[in-house]
Order: sequence, then C-alpha cells, then structure tokens
Amino acid sequence: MLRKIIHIDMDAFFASVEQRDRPELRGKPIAVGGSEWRGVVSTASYEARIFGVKSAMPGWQAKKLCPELIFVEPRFEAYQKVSVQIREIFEKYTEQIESVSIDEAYLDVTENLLNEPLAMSVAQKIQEDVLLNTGLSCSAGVSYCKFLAKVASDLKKPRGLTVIHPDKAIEFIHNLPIEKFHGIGKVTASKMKLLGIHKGADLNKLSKLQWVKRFGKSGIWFYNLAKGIDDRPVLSFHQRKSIGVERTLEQKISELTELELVLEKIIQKLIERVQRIGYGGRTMSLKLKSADFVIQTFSKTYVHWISTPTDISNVAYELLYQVKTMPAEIRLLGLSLTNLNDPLPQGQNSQMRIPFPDIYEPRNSF
Ligand code: DCP
Ligand code: CA
Ligand code: CA
Repeated sequence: MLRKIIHIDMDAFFASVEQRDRPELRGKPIAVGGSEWRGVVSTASYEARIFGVKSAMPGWQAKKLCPELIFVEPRFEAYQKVSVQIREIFEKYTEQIESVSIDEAYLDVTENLLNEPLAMSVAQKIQEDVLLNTGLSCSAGVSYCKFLAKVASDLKKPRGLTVIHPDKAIEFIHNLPIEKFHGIGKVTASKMKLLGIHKGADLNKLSKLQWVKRFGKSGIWFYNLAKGIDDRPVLSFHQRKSIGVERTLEQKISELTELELVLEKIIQKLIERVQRIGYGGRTMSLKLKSADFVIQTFSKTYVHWISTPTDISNVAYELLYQVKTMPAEIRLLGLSLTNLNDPLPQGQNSQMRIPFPDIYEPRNSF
C-alpha cells in the first residue's frame, strides 16, 4: 500500500514570529538578521519578498531593493520555542514525525491518531491547529513520498496546501525543473543542463548505467526520482549526533592572528548551520590536525545549549586559547557541537549563563 506523507513548513518563519510578537511590524517589509551595513538576511517577511529581498542576501543589497526595509535582530530562543511547540502539535496526529530543520517536518500519516483516511484532511487540521496555537501559518504538501511532499509544500506558499496524487505524480515530475529535485544543487544542475537535462522528463534521457557513470551513487537516486521512486522512510527516531565544520588549510600558518581568521570563518559557517538546523549542542570541540597528522581536540560542556552566535563564537575562541602547544604547522582546523537536542530542563532557556569577558587575551602565540 502506498504511504501517505505530509511535509509541513512554516511560512517566512523567523519573520512571522517577529511580526507576531511585535504588532508594529505587521504588514511591513522586514528582514531578520543583517543590517544596512553588514551581515546577511536570514529571512524576509512576504511584504519584503515582493521587492526581491531573500535569505542569504547581504543587508546592504536588501536595503537597496527595498528602502523601507526594517532590520530586526534574530531571537533564536523564540524560534526554538515555536519549533518545540509545533512538534508537540504534530504528535497529536501521528507518532511518525521526522523534524528536518527548525521549521519543517515530515509526518507519515498512513496510519494516524485521528483514523482519518484522507491525508489532505489531516494536513488541513494540522494547519488550523498550528495557526490556533502558535498564531503562525504554515504550508503543507501531501503525497506518497518525501520528495513530492516537500516539493508540494513549497508550491503555494504562504498558507498553501498542495496534494500530489500518485496518479498525477509522473506528469508532475516530468514538468518539474531539475533545480527542484531533492539532491540537485546549483553545481549538479549546471552539470545536468550541459547534458540537456532541464526538467524531470529529461532525467529519463540517460540509462541507469550512464547515470552511475556520470554521477556515481547519486546517479541511481536521480534515475529513480525521475520515475517517482523515493522509498525513504519518515525516520522518527533519527537524530543528528553532531554539527561540525572543518577546514583544511592550504598554506602554512605561523601567526595566531591568521589562525583566528580561519577560526572566524569556521565560526560563521557553524552559526549558519546551527541556525538552519534550529538547535545547538551542549558540548563544543575544537580539533587541530598538524602537518604530521597529530590530532589534538579540546572540548567544553555546558549545562545549556550553545546555540546563539555570541555563545558559539565565545566558546570557540575560549577553546582556541586553551591550546598550550600549537603545532608548528597546522593542516586542519575544525569545530563541532555534540550533545545535541537534549531537551532543556523546564523553565530554563537555552541562553548560557556563563559570563564571558569581551576581549580575550591570547595566552599563547606561536
Ligand atoms: N534561515 C537562515 N538562513 C538561511 C535560510 C533560512 O537563517 N539562508 C532561517 C530563517 C528562516 C528559517 O531558517 O525563517 C526557515 O527557513 P526556510 O527556508 O523554511 O524559509 P522561511 O521559513 O523563512 O520562508 P518560507 O516561507 O519560504 O519557507
Ligand atoms: Ca519555512
Ligand atoms: Ca524550512
């Protein structure tokens, strides 16, 4: 029997939370994160999107496109709170829930707690429930597999509900631009376009063998997607174990200041990833690999999540300055967060309570 899968994704998530909590921002073009002078936009309200403002755009560019744009500081705790809240709502409908980021999840409702045979009705009820209990809207996609449910949830944003019926799936896939396929990023898309593959129907141009030859293991995945085959289960117990960023250094680094520059880049990447995933970890580790492949790691564990940009940055530098004997030549530098997603004790927020000095005095240079 075919499965019934719903993908739920919150609309303009961070921006909607801000507009909900600050009525003076409602109906206005706002950008969360970044500013006119620096940083990038995390997300924009639908009012701002009309002007072309979007995620990952530099603040100055956003302001140029939309001079009325209001920049708002992100409040990750508020977003995490909603993330937990929507998860609790989903639990009223099914036990099979896979949260994939801070604002989205897959739900397998083939069997559901309402005993409702129509997945579309379950999706509708969830949307109403989310709106009623959080004051926020979401979009839903319904189909027989994760890939199509996810594509569907994005089709009629905001407040959309789209069903891709199994009978219509192949026709739908044939007309879908390849950028919309799961696993096809910018690089793969341009590679495929060179082969004359622009939309789903074109994916059938290559044989299975040709796919494997050109794209390796993902080739089989694309070959199957074109035929509407995606058997990935909704993994309700799937849990990410760590969030990590590493950088291999091309050149020999001999100054601490140079190493700090590399660390800064790693920190920014880690912040981006934490924001996308929606939660932090309680332990942070710094890894150093020397040119002769000796690995040193330094870790710190806190009672609370390390999840805000300030905390991530502060702990990372603290770890760096713990290194007493810096190798003469460093090959790789990495940062990772573990002990993820542990629920916090009731009534405690995820902000760390450890005071950090503003400026660190490096204890050691080399
Ligand atoms: N986010 C971020 N940086 C990005 C992309 C997203 O910080 N480059 C954050 C802000 C978003 C949230 O993650 O609000 C969810 O991301 P989505 O891609 O789901 O985008 P939105 O929910 O903002 O908008 P949409 O209505 O298109 O889903
Ligand atoms: Ca979203
Ligand atoms: Ca999302």
